[in-house]
Amino acid sequence: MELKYLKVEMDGPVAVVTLSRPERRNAISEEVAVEIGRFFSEPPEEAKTIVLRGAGDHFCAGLDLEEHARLRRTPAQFMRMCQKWHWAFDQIQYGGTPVIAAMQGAVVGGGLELAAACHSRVAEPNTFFALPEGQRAIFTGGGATVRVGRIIGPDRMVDMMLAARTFDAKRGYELGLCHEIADEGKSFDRAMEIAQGAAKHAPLSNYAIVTAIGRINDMSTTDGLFAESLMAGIVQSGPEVAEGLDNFLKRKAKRLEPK
Ligand code: 1HE
Repeated sequence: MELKYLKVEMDGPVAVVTLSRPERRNAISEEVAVEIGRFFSEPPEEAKTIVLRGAGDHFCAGLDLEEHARLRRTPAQFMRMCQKWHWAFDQIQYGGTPVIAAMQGAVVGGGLELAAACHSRVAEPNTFFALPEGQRAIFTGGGATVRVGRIIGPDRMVDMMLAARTFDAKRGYELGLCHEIADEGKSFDRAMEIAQGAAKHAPLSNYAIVTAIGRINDMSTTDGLFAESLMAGIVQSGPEVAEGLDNFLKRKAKRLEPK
């Protein structure tokens, strides 16, 4: 696959994907959004998990404001553009392969929408989160109302945007915008550790974890419980199940401990 803005390298079973537009702070133009969607809809077959990071000092500065100002998009054009972002970020969230975000610096606007589509998010002490759309006279269009609203709650998202709040890494952690804060400069190493660990899971378990939980939470309780039982039935028919259970029963697997 020919890629202009994403650099992809394999490290064992992990595909390392670097959003590489540091001179624009990894801002997302229409081409970038489409490239993200194309890549995540067909990741390399050998990739069991994926780490997504941004080149340079920032994860992602969101919508390419220079392109947006230049194109003077009509309402219909902007709506279509937002739908491309929705499609692209859906490929991340529901593509079936776990995606771990390694974040430093700005995770703002569309950058936060991108991060929110990832399944596990590692920050650094210098990471910050914001939705500055109101300050730019626009509105979120890359899925924040759905994904960020679910993570921090719609009420807090409204306040975050109205009060133009910028959350530091610690506050972001408390709110669930990141799941862990690694040491300075170490978010990538930690994301790789998580990705290497998750790559050892049975592929069908990972598929269920990343595709079923989000969807089931869109369902009614009755439908959700039914869908969960179906998914559980399918996953436990996978070839790795006997081995996974045996490893535990024969004490070959590590016991769980808090970390
Ligand atoms: C950009 C962008 C961008 C930087 N589009 N070019 N997003 C924002 O409102 C965030 C806007 N950006 C910033 O607040 C800052 O750039 C950062 C905090 C991310 C980084 O600061 P810094 O000091 O490291 O960099 P800089 O000097 O501000 O920017 C370096 C260059 O990147 C500069 O270009 P240059 O030609 O002057 O070198 C910037 O113009 C360029 N740059 N951010 C285009 N976003 C589907 S709807 C989603 C809606 C949104 O995402 S709204 C939020 C938009």
